[in-house]
Amino acid sequence: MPIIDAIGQGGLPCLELTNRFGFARVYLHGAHVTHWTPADGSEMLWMSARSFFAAGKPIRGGIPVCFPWFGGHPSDATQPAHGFARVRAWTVTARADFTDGSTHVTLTLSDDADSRAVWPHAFTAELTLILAATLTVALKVSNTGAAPFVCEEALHSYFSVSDIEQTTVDGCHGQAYIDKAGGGAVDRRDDAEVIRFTAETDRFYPATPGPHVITDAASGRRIRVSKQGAQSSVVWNPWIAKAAKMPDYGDHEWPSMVCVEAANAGSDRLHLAPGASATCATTLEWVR
Ligand code: TA6
Repeated sequence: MPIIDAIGQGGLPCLELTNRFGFARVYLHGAHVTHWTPADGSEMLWMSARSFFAAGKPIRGGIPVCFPWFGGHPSDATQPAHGFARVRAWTVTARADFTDGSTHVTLTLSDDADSRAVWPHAFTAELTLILAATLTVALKVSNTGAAPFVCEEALHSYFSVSDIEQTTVDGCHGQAYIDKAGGGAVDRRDDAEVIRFTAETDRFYPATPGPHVITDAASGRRIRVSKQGAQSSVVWNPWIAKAAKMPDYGDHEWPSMVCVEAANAGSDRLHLAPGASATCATTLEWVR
C-alpha cells in the first residue's frame, strides 16, 4: 500500500507515500511536505531539529505553503507570517497510484469563518503532490466567491546541503531583486553568474522564470528547482544572527540548508476574478 495514513511528530496526521521512485511525507497541518527521499538517494529536503509540530505553529523546513500573503501580513502584525494556510489543517481529497508508478495526493483548504475573519474572501486551495522520478508540488487557488481578490503564494522549499558556504544557486543572473537581508528592502540587480552565500541572504526576484540549480559542491549533489505558473523566485539563508533569533531553528543549523522558492508575491501577486483559478507549481529533480 504505497499511500499510508500515519501519525507524525507531535501526534499530527500525515500521509506517507512510497513507490519505486522513493518516499515522501506530507502533513495535513499546512499541507506541509517534510520529506522527499529518492529511492537510491538521500533526503533532499531540510528539516530543523527544533521545528514545532503543533497546532497553530508552522513547521520549520520541508515545503511550507505560504498563502494568502507572503511575508508579514500587509496591515496586521498579529497575523501569522506567510499567511494562515501553513498553520491550518487541510483535508485529503484525492489519492491515487498511477500505472506509470507515480503517486498523487491532493489536500484541500477552503475558506471558513476563521479564515474570513482575517481574509474576507471565498477560496479553495488544492495542494497536489506527485511523487515520480521528480517531486512536483502544485498549488491551485480558486476564487469561489462573487468578488475579485488579490493574494500572494509561495512554495517555500528548504533544501538540505552539506555546506552553505560551498553551495551555489543559478538562474538569477541579470535579474532585478529586492534584497531583504537585515529586514530591509533594497532594489538591486544580480550581476553574478551564480549566487554564493557569505552572509544572511534574503532575496526576492520578481519575474524570474528559473529553473534554479542548487549545486552543493561539498557533496557533489545538484538539485534542479523548476517552476510552472510561479513568476517570483526567493532565495534565503538566515546565517548566524537571524538563526539565533528563531525559536524553532537551531543556532548551528544554518550551514546545512538553503531555501529556493517558487512564488507569486509582491509585484507578481495574483489577481483572481470570481470563478478563476491559478496554479503555481515547483518540480524538484535530483540532477545526476
Ligand atoms: O522566504 C524568505 C523569508 O520570507 C525570509 O524573509 C524569512 O524570514 C523566512 O522566509 C522564514 O520565514 P518564517 O515566517 O518561516 O520564519
